[in-house]
Amino acid sequence: MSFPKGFLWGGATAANQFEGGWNEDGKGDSVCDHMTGGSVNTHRYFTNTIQEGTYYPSHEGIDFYHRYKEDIALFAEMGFRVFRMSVNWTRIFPGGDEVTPNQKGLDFYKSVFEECKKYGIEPLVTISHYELPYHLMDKYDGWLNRKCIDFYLHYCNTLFEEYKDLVKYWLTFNEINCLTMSIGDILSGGFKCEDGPAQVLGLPDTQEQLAKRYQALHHQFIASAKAVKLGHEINPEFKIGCMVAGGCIYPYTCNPEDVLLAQKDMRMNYFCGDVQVRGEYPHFTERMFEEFGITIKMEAEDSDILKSGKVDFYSLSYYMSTCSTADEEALKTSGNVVMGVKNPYLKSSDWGWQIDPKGLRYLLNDLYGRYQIPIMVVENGLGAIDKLEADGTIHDDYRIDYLREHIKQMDEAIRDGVDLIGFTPWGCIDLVSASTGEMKKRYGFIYVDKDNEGNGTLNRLRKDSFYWYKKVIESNGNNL
Ligand code: BGP
Repeated sequence: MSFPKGFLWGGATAANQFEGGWNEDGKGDSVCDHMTGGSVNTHRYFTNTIQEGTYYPSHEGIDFYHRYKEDIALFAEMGFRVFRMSVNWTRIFPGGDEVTPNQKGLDFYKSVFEECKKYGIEPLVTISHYELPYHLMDKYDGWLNRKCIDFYLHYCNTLFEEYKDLVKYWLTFNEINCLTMSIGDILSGGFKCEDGPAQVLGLPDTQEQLAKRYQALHHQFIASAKAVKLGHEINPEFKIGCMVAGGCIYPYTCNPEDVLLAQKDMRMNYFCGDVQVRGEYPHFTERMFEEFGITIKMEAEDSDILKSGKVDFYSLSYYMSTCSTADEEALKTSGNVVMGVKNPYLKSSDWGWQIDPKGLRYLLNDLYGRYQIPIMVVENGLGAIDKLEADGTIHDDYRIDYLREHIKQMDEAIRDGVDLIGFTPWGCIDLVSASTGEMKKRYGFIYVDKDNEGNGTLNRLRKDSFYWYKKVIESNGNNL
């Protein structure tokens, strides 16, 4: 295998999906704290007022807030060199617009980072991972409001100053491109909305909705660029990256219509990537906005700001590939607009995500060819239902197979010449699913005893994949 010495092996999490302690020690409520989860209806609902008791399992998460020492010790046992986590904005600034940070929030993350350092684990911190303070949604309309840039920068400045000697790797926004899709409106954009199913409130792509979405995204681009510049001023050693939901999209057939459509759909990787890596909007933007019938408000200084805050590395999540077709009949019979048409050569996960390790090699080569900067795969993995045996073991060979095949393709990509610097599989410890709000969709190497209703001891158990991943890291990817 060709993994370079010092390759960053680890795992990834997000505060709102695993911390719990959602209203402890001065924490304010985040937009995601207003999303219900649960077993009866797997769809998530958004509510303006929180009714106690209806938010399991997400409010309690897996209680990392109180068990972080035990969890980090388990990560260390696997040999993690990096641990991706996010800071909950509302622990630091409960409403988002305060001047003085909440000391207890600052202390918590300091202890977490120190605990990581104790084991030689490098924290990789996502500054914003679906944790926008609810107050910013309620009072300011979230990222639609340009003021949000200043609130975010004040938050970044606080983190950078406070943790400049503890944290080197940062990501400005999780899956920033999800704001180009309706799923991002609430969680990422923080648009004001009425109570109801989140999916419905994610509204169809009306012109008005598209205009809002891209306006909010523009504000996030400016915020990200300013944060990169600020971070480098505070500590020139910082490595600050973008994070994009990576998509590998094939044409369903060799019909040029399908090929063109797939090429267009691949822009999901480039639209935000170009702005954050190259410091300017891509060549296709003008026509795209024209076709949407929208105009975005930009200030005169914005293009310079974007140029002055280019990221140090490109990071992505990768779970599956999809196929695009211009043939509406094919789409109707074997797919849907989000997932595309079913690829007959691939198997799917229990949630219909098409498993495609080679797609990762394809995408890594494609991205590296375009950007020529280091790349990190900061999410990847198999969401599956695990069976806890009577003796406390969990035989998750399907997860091992999934990860093994993806690691093999990362090795191929490195041989192809891609500068891949790290791999943090998603949900290294079981946590709450972002899309369904469920506990039963598990990704972890570590099993957490908790069900969809919030019942369970919260005990941590090592799955078979735990021992396997430990060997992988120990051998720097040679022992798969
Ligand atoms: C990504 C998110 C994560 C995560 C992951 C898996 O989009 O960044 O927060 O949850 O997807 O998705 P899910 O939990 O829906 O299976």
